Amino acid sequence: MKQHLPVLNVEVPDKAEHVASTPNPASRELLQRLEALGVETLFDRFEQQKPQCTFGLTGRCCRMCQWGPCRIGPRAERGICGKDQNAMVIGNVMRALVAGLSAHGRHAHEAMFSVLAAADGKAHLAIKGEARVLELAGRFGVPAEGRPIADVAREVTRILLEDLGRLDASPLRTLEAFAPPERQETWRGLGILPRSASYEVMEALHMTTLGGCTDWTALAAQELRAALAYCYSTLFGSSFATEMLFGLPQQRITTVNYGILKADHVNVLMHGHSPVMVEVILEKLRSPEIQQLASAAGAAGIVVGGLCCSGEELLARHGVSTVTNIGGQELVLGTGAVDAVVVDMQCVIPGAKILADCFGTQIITTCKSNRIPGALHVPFDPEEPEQLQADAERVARAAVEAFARRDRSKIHIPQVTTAAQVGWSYENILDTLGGAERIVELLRSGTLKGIATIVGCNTPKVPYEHNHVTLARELIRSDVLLLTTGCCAHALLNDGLCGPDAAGQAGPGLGRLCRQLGIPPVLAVGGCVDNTRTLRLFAEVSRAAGVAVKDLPFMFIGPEPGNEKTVGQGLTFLVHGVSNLVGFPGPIPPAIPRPKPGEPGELERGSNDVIDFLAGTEGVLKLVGAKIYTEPEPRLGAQLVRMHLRRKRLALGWAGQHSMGQ
Ligand code: NFS
Repeated sequence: MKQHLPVLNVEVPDKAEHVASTPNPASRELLQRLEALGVETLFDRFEQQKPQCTFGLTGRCCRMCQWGPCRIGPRAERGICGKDQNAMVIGNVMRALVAGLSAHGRHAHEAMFSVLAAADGKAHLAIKGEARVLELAGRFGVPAEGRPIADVAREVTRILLEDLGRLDASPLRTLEAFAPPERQETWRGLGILPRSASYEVMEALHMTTLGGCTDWTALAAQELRAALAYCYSTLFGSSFATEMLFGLPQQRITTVNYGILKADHVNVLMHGHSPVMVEVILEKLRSPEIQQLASAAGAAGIVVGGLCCSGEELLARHGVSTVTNIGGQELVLGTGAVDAVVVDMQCVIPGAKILADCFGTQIITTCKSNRIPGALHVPFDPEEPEQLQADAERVARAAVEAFARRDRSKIHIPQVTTAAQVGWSYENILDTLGGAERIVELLRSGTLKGIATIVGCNTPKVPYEHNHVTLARELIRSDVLLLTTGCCAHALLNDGLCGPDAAGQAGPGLGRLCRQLGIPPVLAVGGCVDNTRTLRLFAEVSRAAGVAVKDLPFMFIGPEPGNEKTVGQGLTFLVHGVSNLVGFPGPIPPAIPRPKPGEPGELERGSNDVIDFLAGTEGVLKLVGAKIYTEPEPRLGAQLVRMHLRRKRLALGWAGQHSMGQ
């Protein structure tokens, strides 16, 4: 059943619309196959949850104490404690933000302690990213000359760890080292410089507990402060620690999509976010012993495929084929071809285990925080890493052994594969494009109308992957260079937009540039924490242009927002002055006019302070130079992006005679 939500001015799709509109024929084939088999997925469970509660959808339901739940609406203007709508709505959004911050924070913690383990010579982990270690040493003022790289890496990582957990008022060092000076001044003026990731989570929860802060403007300030901690501790920290450990991505061509699975091979999927144990398992799966084990079991070889951000980490550094995202994780199990899924942390939905049980797939959990009943649990702890090599081998063996055991009668692999050009780091994007000055020139001349980051999750509230792909196709046609990560990247990779032949789909300026340089119009820059790469690119282009980030034709696009982690992604770019386009309304009462109760024909403004703050002209736009646009229809969304970029170009005098392609 489609659900019309007048309160949000949207309609959410039913399953038939998901099937009809999803751009990947492989996903459609599997949705239909699972339906025929009577196997439920998230798209069926979404139907069972309808109609969804409009109080929750608009953020007007408070569950922060046990007096509630309280709802704000026509019957009550305040919760039982007296909390008003503004405090409730912003408090809910902030709690989602800090939950996402905590998820990336745990990811960062694991990556950082893994660098320390490597520096201490433990578990045969090596420090392969010397260049990143030295860059960080330079930025932090850590002496490096003549010292062993392990010592420098240890000292740098200790600073990243302090940023994750500092409790006193000293500055967040990564922010000081990497944020544009103009931004640091702005944030200092607003009083939103953070201490550390952990402190800002504590403060956010403290402020929103029963009888805490009820001044919504103070909560809004804490939200921006927490977004800065999210950015400069958990995102930068995870991405940098991983690069120190495993090195930078290298460009290469590979193949992605569901068709990479092979019926006569052992098929192993890597799913989650933290790449440390995953990298070691990959080594084991490629070792002669495990390959031998696979052939002894009757397999023609081993296929490794990637899901979600762990998949994208392996794609970026090793060219390992990716298959799908959070929304497709059940579908890929429905191929009946997957022998094992190795999962670490986050975005592994419980439905995956249900599907795994239907098709006899072995799930192996490797994060000590996350257990799944019935799964094989082989946890990795970077603070006690001695067993890492043996455990990784155990996982690889278990995956191969699953092949021999499995019922292979239900195998159905959609024969869809897509070429992808991958392995984009901050450094090689800059080099390939000819440096920051050259990028400024491309923007100024109108060859590129803008640069946007298009990222984030899936949500059943918009047709699966339709918004990602439609927005991306529209924008490259208008000469907007795109960088992508996360679940969006999977959709765009599978659609071929990150492939070597995608230049033909781009507009005249971007298309010509892509052909000249041999690059696709959409660059897949890694997992969600690697949005740091895009942010660094924006900052570097801003430096070269001598123009603040907030005044440049940049945009953040989250077409299918789903996870709590995505709130911080948008706000990260927002605080830097990059406006957001969001593809489904957040849990905030929208600013749409509505009939006045008891006065037919009259409209009331239907607005509230929080939406005015985020999306109006007086709030964040004045404070940080950016705002949030919301539009669920992707073609209209693309128009909003074009309009926004054009305004920036006009203000800079860069609009010239070039008009935006439609
Ligand atoms: Ni990002 Fe990666 Fe996907 Fe969303 Fe989840 S996988 S960290 S949170 S759902 S993009």
